[in-house]
Amino acid sequence: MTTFPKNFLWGASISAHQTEGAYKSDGKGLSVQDTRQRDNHDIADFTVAVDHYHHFKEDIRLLAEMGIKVFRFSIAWTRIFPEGRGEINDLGLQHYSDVIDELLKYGIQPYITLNHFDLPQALEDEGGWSNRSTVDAFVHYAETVFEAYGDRAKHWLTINEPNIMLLVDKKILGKDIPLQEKYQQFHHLMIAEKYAFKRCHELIEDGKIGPVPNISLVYPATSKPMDNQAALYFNSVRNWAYLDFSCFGRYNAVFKDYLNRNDVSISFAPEDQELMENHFPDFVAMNFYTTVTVEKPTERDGMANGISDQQSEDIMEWGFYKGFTNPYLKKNEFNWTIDPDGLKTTLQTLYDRYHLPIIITENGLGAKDELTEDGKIHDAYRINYLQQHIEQCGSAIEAGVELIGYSPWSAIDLVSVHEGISKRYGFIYVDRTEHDAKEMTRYKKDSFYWYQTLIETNQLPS
Ligand code: BGP
Repeated sequence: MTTFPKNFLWGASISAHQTEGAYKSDGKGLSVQDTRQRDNHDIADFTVAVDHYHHFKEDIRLLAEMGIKVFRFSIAWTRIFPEGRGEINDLGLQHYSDVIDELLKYGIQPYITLNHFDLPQALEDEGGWSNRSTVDAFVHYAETVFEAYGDRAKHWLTINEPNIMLLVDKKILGKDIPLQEKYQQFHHLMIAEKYAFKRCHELIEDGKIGPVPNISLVYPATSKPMDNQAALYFNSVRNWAYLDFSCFGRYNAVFKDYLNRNDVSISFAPEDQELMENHFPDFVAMNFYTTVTVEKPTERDGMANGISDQQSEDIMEWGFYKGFTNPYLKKNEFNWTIDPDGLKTTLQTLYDRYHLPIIITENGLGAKDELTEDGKIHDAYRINYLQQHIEQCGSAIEAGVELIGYSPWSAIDLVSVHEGISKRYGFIYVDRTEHDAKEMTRYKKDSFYWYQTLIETNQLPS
C-alpha cells in the first residue's frame, strides 16, 4: 500500500488543440495545428476534436466528480491574439476566464500551459520560432494572460515539450527543420521561456512557473563504452540541454560539443545572457511516457536514418547516437515501450540534477478503448499502466524526490498528435469516430472510478 503526502496534487491534463475543436469560432485565428499538412487522412483532425470548447462546463463537472485537485490545460494563443499579436480577441479572453472560474467553483487549481504546439499561423508565416520577433509576440501574449488571469491562476507552464517539437518536428509540426535553424529556434524558445519566468514573477502575486519538457532517461544499448557515450550525448540533446537552460541558465558542455561538431552557431541578442542567468523556474513539470535506448552508430549504419522503436522518432545523428529497441521492455499496441521502473530512475536523476519540486504533467496509455452496449469502458489495461507508474512515483518520493503532483494524460479522450481519436488516453470516453463526430457523448471509464478512489483515499491499492 503506497500512501501519498496529504497535499499531493492529483490532476489530469489536456491541451487546447487536441480537445477544444471550435477551431475558427468566436474570433479564433488559425494555428499551425489547424493548417499543417496531414500525411494521414484516415484520422480525425483538430477542427472539432472533442468540442471541449463548448463542453468545458460538463467536462469540468465530471473531473470535479473524479476529485482532481489540479487541471492542466493550455490556452490557445490564437483565441487571445488571432494573428499572434496586435488586436486582442475579447471572446477568447473571456472563454478562459470562464474556464478558470468553473475550475475554482469546484476548488480545482488551474495549471495553465502558455503554448502547446499551436503557434499562430500568422507568426509561422513570418518565420515562426526562427524569427526573433516571435519571442516578442510570445512575451506580449504571456503578459496579457498573466494580467488577465493572474488574480486567480497562480501556476503556469511555459512551452509544452520544446524538445519533442524540435526533435520530432515532422510529426508534431509537419515539417523537417534543418539543424542550424532548429537550434536557433531552440535558443528563441528558451529565451521566450526565460521572459515568461521573469514576467510571471513580476506580474502575478505568488505566481509559480515551470518548464514542461518531455523527459525520457536515455539508456545505452550495451555496456560498450561507446554506447554509453551515445547515451550521454542523447541524454543531453534530448533532455538536459532544455532543462539546463531553464534551471541553470546555460548551454551544457556536451550539448555545446554536439552543436560545434554539427557546425551550429547560435546568435544571441544583447539581453540574452542576463536573462539566462537571472530568471529561473519554481518547479519542473515533466511529461513522461517511457525511456529511450541508443547505441553508437557504426560505419555499417551509413547516413542518418535510424528509427528508434518508440514514437518512431528519427533519433539517428551520424557519429552520435542511433535508436535501439530495448528488448527488456514491453510495448503498447502503438509500439511505444512501457518502463515504469524507468520513471523512478528518471525522477531521481532529474531531481538529483535540478533540486526543484517536480510535477508530472503527462503520463498515460494510449489505447483503442471499446464502448460496450451498456455504456461502459473496461480499461483495466490503463488502470494497470497507471498503477505501475504511480507505484514508482510513491517509491521515488520515499527515495527523497520532491514530487508534488501527478497529472496524467489525459483527462478526457482527445485527438492524438498523430494517431487520431482512436488512440484514447482519457478517464472520460468521448463517443465519436475518426470521421464522425456523432454526439460526442461523455462516458466514465473504469479508470475514472479507480482514479476517483485513489484520490479519495490518497492511497494506491496494492
Ligand atoms: C506528448 C504531447 C501531448 C500528446 C502526447 C501523446 O508529447 O505533449 O500533446 O500528444 O505526447 O502522444 P500522441 O498524441 O502522439 O499519442
